[in-house]
Amino acid sequence: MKWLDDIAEESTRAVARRSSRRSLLGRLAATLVGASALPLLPIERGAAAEPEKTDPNAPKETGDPTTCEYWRYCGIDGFLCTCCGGSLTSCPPGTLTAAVTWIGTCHNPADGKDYILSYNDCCGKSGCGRCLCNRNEGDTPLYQPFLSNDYNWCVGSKGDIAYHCTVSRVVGLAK
Ligand code: ABN
Repeated sequence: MKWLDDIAEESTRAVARRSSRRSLLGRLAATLVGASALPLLPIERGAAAEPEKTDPNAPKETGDPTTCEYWRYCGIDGFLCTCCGGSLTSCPPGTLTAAVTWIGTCHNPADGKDYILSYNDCCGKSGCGRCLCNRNEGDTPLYQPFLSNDYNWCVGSKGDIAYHCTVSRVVGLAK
């Protein structure tokens, strides 16, 4: 195996002759920083905090978001996070938003338009137990899991998969 050692030694020396230690360290550091940032980009978009707060096109709304009759909940099956220390769009402290969500379409009586809603489960604590809401518009049986809301979407998330409550985020207008 001496020939392998010779090849490795010669190529290492060739690299050393062509580059200074400082530039090599600089490139190594840039590669490490880049590699650690890349996997964060496309993953867990469901966990983005309060995406609607800064949206100038957020819909006008009326009603009480702590009651099951609120317009956004037409397709929900779960505990309302508005009764559990969270809000319409953000999970309660100590819980994480599931990366996988269930999507529904609800009619907003305040502006007469239909919107696409994302129902994100909040995970990491046991069931909240308050404001159970089970309206199920557009729900399908469990054997079609991606169209069923009767499913713990926390199973697709990292960490503790315990289901706590569900938030209802407007994704956009339904055309
Ligand atoms: N998606 C809400 C939910 C969680 C656990 C069990 C049923 C439904």
